[in-house]
Amino acid sequence: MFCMSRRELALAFAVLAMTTSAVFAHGYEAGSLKIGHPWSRATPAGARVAAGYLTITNTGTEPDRLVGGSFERAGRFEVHEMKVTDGTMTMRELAGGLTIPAGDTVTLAPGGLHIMFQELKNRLSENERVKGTLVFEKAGTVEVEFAVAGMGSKGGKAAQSHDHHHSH
Ligand SMILES: [Cu+2]
Repeated sequence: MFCMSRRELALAFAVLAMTTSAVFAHGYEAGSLKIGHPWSRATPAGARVAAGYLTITNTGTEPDRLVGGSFERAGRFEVHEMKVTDGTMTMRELAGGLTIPAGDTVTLAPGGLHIMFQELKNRLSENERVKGTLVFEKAGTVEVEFAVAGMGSKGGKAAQSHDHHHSH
């Protein structure tokens, strides 16, 4: 009897954990684009920049392009890529936007492609949600919310699960 109830308790916790992560992962759809879990990281006081991460899946038959966007708490929104130049990791703006090929998923994640929120107005705190938009050449403007994770977060379970689509 005692063993049973402990097992039931464990099951209840497992269900609770799954429910929690399902709430944590959020997504949006616009035309043939699926936008997975936009997130950012808490910033230290005085920080002037923050980064945004998400996945974009194109289920359509034509490529689309992320050409811009906005972030309620920042003056500017830029799409950046990371490049190794002379052994040093640098980042630069993708001037022509970010192409989302038909039938593919593009992952913006720490250490790679990311959105740069420039001219941050005030610090981002863990667990808040910040409104923003993503502007695509074909799908148009999509309103999203960026979930703010803890400082140093690599994206948690929700973001990591998307990486499986993208191991090429
Ligand atoms: Cu950057």
